[in-house]
Formats: sequence, C-alpha cells, structure tokens
Amino acid sequence: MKNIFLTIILAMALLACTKAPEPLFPVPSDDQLAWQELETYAFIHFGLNTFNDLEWGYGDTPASTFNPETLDCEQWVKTLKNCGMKGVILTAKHHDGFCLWPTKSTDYNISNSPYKNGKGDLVKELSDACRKHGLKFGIYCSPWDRHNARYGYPEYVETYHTQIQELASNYRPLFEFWFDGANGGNGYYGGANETRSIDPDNYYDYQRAKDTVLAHNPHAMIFGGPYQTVRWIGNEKGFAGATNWCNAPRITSQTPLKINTNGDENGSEWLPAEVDVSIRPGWFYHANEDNKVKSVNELCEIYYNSVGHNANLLLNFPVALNGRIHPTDSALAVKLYDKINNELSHNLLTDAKVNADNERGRRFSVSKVNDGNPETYWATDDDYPYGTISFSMKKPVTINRVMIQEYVKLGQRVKSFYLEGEKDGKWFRINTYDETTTVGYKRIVRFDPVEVDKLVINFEESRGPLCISNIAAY
Ligand code: FUL
Repeated sequence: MKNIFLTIILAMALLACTKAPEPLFPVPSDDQLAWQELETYAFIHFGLNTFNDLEWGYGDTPASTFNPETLDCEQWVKTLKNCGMKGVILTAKHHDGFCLWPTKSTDYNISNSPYKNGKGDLVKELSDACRKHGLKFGIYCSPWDRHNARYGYPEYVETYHTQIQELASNYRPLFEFWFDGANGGNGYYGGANETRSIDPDNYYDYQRAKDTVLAHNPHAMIFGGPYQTVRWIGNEKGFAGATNWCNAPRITSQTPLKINTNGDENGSEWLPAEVDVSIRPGWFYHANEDNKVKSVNELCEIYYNSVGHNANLLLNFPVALNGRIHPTDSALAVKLYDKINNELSHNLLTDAKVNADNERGRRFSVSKVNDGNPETYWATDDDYPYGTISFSMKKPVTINRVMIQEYVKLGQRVKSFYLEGEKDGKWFRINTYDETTTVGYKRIVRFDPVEVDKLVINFEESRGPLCISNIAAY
C-alpha cells in the first residue's frame, strides 16, 4: 500500500515538474500562427494607374484606358511561385476607385473597359490561377475612393460595403484582406474636384467590414483599420525593428508609428507585423523605373530585416502595361530566392552536442531545439527566465547566420540575448549586425563569418521561462 502511495506521489511530482510553462498573454490564434508561417508573399499593384503612369490616380482617368493586351495571371502566379512566394494580394481597387471586377456597386469597373470586350474579371482570373497553382489569394480594396461622388457621406460607406461583400464572397478563400491606411484628401469625387476628409477609425464601419470578410473567410487576416489582426510595420522601406514584439496595443490611426515598427512588450493584443515594400520605387509600373529595380543585395537586406526580424514580407510586383510581370523584376526575385536559400540551406547544428544550464525535465530538454519539430521546444523552469545553451561541434565550422524561433503558441518571451563562440579554447563575443533583443516566431541574426568549435547563445532576459523551438546556424 505504502509503495503504491509513494509511486503515485513520485509520478505526480514527475508530472508536475514536466508541466508546460503557463502561456504568457497575448498569444496567437491558430490562424495568426499559420499566417506567420507563410513568411513571404507577393503584392500586385495593377489597374488604371498602370495605364496612365500614375501612383495615385485622381479618380477621373477613363475606364477605357484599362487595356492590357497580353494579360496572363498564370504567368504572374508561376513567376511568383518560382521566387518562393506563398500567396498574392491583388489591388482589386486602388484609391482611384476603379474596380478590377465587374462590381454592381459602380460603373467605374473593368466591364466598362476594352479588356476582353468588357467580359473580364481580373479578380477571378487571379484567384483561379492561384487555386490552380497552389498559392494563397488575398485582396486589397482601398477604402479611399477618389472617383465616387458620395465619398465622405454615408452613401459611400454602403457602396464600399457592397464591394467588400462581393469580394469576400465571390473569390474565396481569401487569406488576407487589406484595408489601406491612406484616407481622404483631394479627388475627382464625381466632378466635385474638392478635398474631403473623414475620420478613418469610424467612418467606414470597420467592424462590419471585418465581420463580412470573416463570415466568408473564417481564416483570413485583417490588415488595417481598428480591428486588424495583423499590423502594418509603419514604413514602406522594407524593414521591421530588430526589436519586434508581436504584442501590441489595439492600433488606430493615432498610434505612433514606432509601435508599428517595434510592437510593444506590454501590448495586450497579438498583432504580428507585415512589411510591405515594392521591388521598384513605385507601387505601380512606370517604364522609367525599368532600371531602378532593387538589386539582389537590397532585396536580401529587406528579407533579413523583415522575415529575419519576426515579420512577414509582402513584396510588391508592379505588373507592366502588357499585363505581365516585367522580366527584370522576376529575374531579380528568383535570384533573391536562390541567394536566401543558399545562405540558409545547410544547418550546421544538426549533429552538434547541445547543453544548457537549465532544463524543464525531459519533455522540454535542450535536444528539442534541433530535432526539426516545430511542436517541441526547450523550456526552462518557472523561476528561470533566462538560460544559456551551447552547441559543441563535431569539428570546427564557419558560420555567419543564426536562426532562432520561440514556441510562440505560449507567447513571445525573449527580451535580450547575445552570441558567443569558442575556438581552440578561446572565447569571443560574436558581433551581430543588429541588436539582439527580441526573437518571436523567427529571428535571423547575421554576422561576419567566424570559425567555432562551440556556439553559445545567452538568453539574458525573458518575460518568463524560455520556450525555444528551433535554433539553427549557417
Ligand atoms: C499605401 C498606398 O497609398 C500606396 O499607393 C500603396 O497601395 C501602398 C501599399 O499602400 O498606403
């Protein structure tokens, strides 16, 4: 009897000490996490602006000017797949108000253009091509409408909701719906040619917009507006802060941009960041930018400063007048993909011997950081919100990148860390290109090549016990 008791107590004690750490809120929804795992996807800016060499059409360019002659959505999708993009978001309507689908909400749409003699529906063509080739599909539908006579009045809000309803229900499943933040200003407005301003947080009824999108696309992310589920990074240059929390307060048009760029450790919402940037200076195609496409090195910087900084990368391709992605852009994007794959292809830690100064029992042992399974993780004890992990190599290796992932299902935790190396018994600090503060879903740190027998990562500060699911070095 006594023995049974002892066994039960022992078993309970064992179980207690291997209990997973308590979640530290906020935590992601499953859909947010699945979205973060996409990491890179494409933006397509295409519309009347393309044919009028404009970025922000005033709203008065005739629908008849939309005339791509050799438009081929399959070419876009195949190109994007070749450069590793997991999805694509199309500007179904930009600020000029022209709709790329045959909407009932306005005449200012593709059915009044020469394209396919008014029988075209670009949103459908692209969503079909995405489905056929296995890319996710998302939509940008500008709230600001410089064409509509009723913009700024309640009637336009109804028109806008009709557009959201059509887009949300006819081209699903959508993985993301983009409510752009540019709002109000001067425009054509049905010939009024005036300046109109609105209250961006309240005028559009974003709660209703979100409800409509989610009613038809329950897994979609909402970008922009006060009920967003993913946040803008706060610039269009292509970088997230090296310090980048997914935690953030509820974001409105009044939120300081710094919060967008860095998140906020004390924020109550899980709002992972998206970095939107164009492969050219403009969002729309301009022939005079054909020789201004970003170089592979510039794109690579963008990659490490977005995906490497715990954010998703939304890379824009301005489709050209002929209705195709320009060959210069696609060649560069493929080169970027190859370069990144090359730099991050061979994890040199897979057969290293791993040790740590603290381990939360066998279930959360250090070996979990390089077992290739994102569902397992190394965790420290509750009273141990830091930790040092070391990798002893079988033979010396030269590395210049370290990738770390937290098990963010239980919340983002790490506040600061640093790297050290050991070679022939000599220790040295590894000087990384940017500050080593937060980690999050994914952090990639870069440094000049160093040869090491041993790599050590010191997690100095964390919001709670560490939960690290993956560490790799290249
Ligand atoms: C901005 C817009 O004003 C640009 O034209 C572009 O669409 C970009 C993605 O968002 O706010």
